Amino acid sequence: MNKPASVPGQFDAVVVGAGFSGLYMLYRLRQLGLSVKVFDSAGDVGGTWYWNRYPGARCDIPTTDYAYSFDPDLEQEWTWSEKYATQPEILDYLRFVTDRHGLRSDIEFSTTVTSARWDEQEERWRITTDARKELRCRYYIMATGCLSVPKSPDIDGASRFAGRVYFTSRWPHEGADFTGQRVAVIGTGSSGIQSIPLIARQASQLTVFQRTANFSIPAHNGPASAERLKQLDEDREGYRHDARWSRGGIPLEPTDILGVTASESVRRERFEAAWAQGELFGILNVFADQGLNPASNDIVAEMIREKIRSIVTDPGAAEALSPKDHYFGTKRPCLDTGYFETFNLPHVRLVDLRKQPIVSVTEEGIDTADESFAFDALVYATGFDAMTGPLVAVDVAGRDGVSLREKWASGPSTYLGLMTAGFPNFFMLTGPGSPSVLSNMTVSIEQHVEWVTGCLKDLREAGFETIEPTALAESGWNQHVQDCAAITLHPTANSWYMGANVPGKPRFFLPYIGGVNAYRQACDDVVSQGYLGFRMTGPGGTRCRDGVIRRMQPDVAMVMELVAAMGLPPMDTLSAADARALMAAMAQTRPPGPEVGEVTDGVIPGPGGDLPYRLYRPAGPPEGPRPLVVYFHGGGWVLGDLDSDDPLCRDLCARSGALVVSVNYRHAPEARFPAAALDAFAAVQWVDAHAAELGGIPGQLAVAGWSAGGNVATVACQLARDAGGPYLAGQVLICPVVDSDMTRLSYQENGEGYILTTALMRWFWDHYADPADRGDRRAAPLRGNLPGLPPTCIVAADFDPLRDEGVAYARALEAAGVPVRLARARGHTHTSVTMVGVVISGAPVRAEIAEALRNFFPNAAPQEPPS
Ligand code: N01
Repeated sequence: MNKPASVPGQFDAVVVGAGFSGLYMLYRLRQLGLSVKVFDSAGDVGGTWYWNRYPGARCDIPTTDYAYSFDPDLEQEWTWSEKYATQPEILDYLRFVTDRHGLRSDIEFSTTVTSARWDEQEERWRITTDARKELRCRYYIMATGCLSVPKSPDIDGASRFAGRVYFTSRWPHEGADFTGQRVAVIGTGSSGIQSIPLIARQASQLTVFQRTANFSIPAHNGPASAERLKQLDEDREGYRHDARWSRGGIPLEPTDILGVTASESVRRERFEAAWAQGELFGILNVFADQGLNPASNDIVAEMIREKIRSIVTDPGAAEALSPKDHYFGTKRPCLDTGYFETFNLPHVRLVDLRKQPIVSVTEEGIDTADESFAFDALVYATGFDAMTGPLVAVDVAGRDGVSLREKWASGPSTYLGLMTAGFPNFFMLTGPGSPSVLSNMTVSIEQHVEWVTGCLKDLREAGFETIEPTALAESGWNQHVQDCAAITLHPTANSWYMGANVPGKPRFFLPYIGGVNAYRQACDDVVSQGYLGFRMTGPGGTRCRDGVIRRMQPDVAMVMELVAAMGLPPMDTLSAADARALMAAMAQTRPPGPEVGEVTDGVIPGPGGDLPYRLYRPAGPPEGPRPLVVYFHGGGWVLGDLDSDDPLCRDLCARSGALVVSVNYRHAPEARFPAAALDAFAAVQWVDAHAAELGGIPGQLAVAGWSAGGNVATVACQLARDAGGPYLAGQVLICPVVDSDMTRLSYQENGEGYILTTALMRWFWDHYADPADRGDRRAAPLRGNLPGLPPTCIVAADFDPLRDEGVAYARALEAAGVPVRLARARGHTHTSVTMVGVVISGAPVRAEIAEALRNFFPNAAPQEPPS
């Protein structure tokens, strides 16, 4: 039972919303012994399932998974009748849960919270409702759902229509009878796609107005999957545990099959299996790369389009119904029952608004550019102001009276999707920045509610009364949310995930796409690190451990995990020969890098013998000579060769439009300092002298290098300047070794655990140079004479032990009057920027490098960057 309010109108917590999340929140808050009041505008529990009563409304997550797991007895007592339950059945389920736990007594229905204002003095929220009721609470929790504020119809003349108007999101409780009527449905998202086949059964004429064709697969509804039921019966707790630690909130083994490399038969087999299964996460898991790689995505998309063409008999309609303007999965795909088949019925017509846009709604119906339509009823299935809409619908004002709407004017900002700075003790369930709509909502909701109650319990036990995120933690999380989205195809779509469906809404990827498991881990890590990024206050004082919970780029973190799982021996424990063999073996498994026009191998006469080189010529026009870049590979002067950096050289060549001459140099320990540096300088001299023969523009020459290659590249620059030539237009140094001092902060921070370790760096130095030589400017060019060096681009990666020496070199060059561009590889390691085709988040850094190279050669022809 709930604890009654000790002072009338004063509660420990106020919760807005009595759907899946609000009900469970109430249940847990009661368990903490708190007094709670829940408000909902609806007349009963159910949230989204209360409002969205349109014909055909069902869940699109199998009901075996779309249910609470916190109450094992409840799980035994409730049996779903179908694989995907109807809206009435889900509503019945929520009523059943409500009554089973006696939750109703604390919920005030048909009451809308209109404002919530933080009272600084009292450290309480003042809540006002549309019933003019005022109350106070310590904790204010919005369980308002992600898709609960309908988008208002942004169509001219919408109010003029004289017939009946329906919104799928506000369907009348008494239902709608379309028998014998001429009906229009506007919108072909999930709501339109679910309702259209059922409306078509009644209507005498149905016209569907489609702006964007949508991907949909058959739900194959029926009994719940026997396999899932068996798994649940055998080990319910294990099944739920796997769901909680899965990517989407349903136990599923992510595939590692890549669409781009799979054989035609494997592609077909995997797709047909997913199509036959009829599950969202199945069709999103045909290939591991379909959400990342356009080519892979197109394989799945085309197979779906093929299916549409095989179902819809009119080729024109089939074509119009085939989505082509967004990648599959970047707008929420739908599960349907007979959707495409409906367009074969003689009384159903599709109007493609791309060809025939709506001009206005009229008294009789709809006028498009070409036609006037008359209807008895209009159905708007036009969607929602998703995720942020429900939160800013209430006038929430935090510290200094700043409202949430003001704070989020250019996009939402949250920590973990749960809280936002400046709004103490204000929690959001499934807020922007949480996995929510990309996951099985019920699993995410349970995680949120349990995290919030755990937090309130911890606060109480530690004697704190308020909690609020710091600005640093919050901006770090926002960045992480956007970083996770940026490596996928999602930001390319005009989806509601991006806020693109609501005119004027800032374009911002709203949910967290890193996965339910990764999100749960981040939330747990925040707690285990003493509520990292939260400020807590109480009578005993303030506690704040400030910081950012996820700083590494998500794909870099994935690579690090994969490498760790391989259990490779540390390089610094191997002989040089074994380390080279290991590196060569690793190189076999990576993607080849982009296509270039031509690759030719040759040799350069060096001071200690021939130096092999590989020349990369960009594809396509213009014909004729190009600027030249002499590139030196990484590998600590010991490892690496022309093959090791081949994908990176291809990438540099394709992006910059320059000829890239990758030169091998003598390696240690066979040839120690200064052999590598002298070879590099000799190579630069030779390429300069042979520029025309190589297809280059004489006098348009730059150098580049990664790691130890950056070291020899910049030493070659210094030697060239001292020798009065060759003239170099610029240098690109990617995470270079420029000093032998290993005491900088970045060594302390990143010296272990990020592939290039302090131990490995020591191993490299030991192989390359005697301690007495390590201060020589040809080993430690930071200590050299810097004025007169060419314009420089230096890449410094956050998680690189060499980061700070790179930054120090940039500062020193600047101080010496050299134009410098310091490219910060945020969230990257020493190696990750160079992992072409593996670490997608490295691409913008390489684009910056290419831009720097192009700027060295202002007269060079512009180049189309590779996709
Ligand atoms: O809304 P939507 P929804 N003129 O935004 C079109 C969940 N859900 O209610 O794409 C003409 O997806 C709009 O066109 P466009 C699910 O997560 C789940 O259908 O913007 N057309 C689009 O076709 C889902 O994703 C289930 O070009 C206009 C449609 O209206 C989310 O809710 C069931 C227009 C809106 O589609 C939202 O789905 C239902 C205009 N002015 C919903 N404005 C389950 O299965 C908009 N449109 C559990």
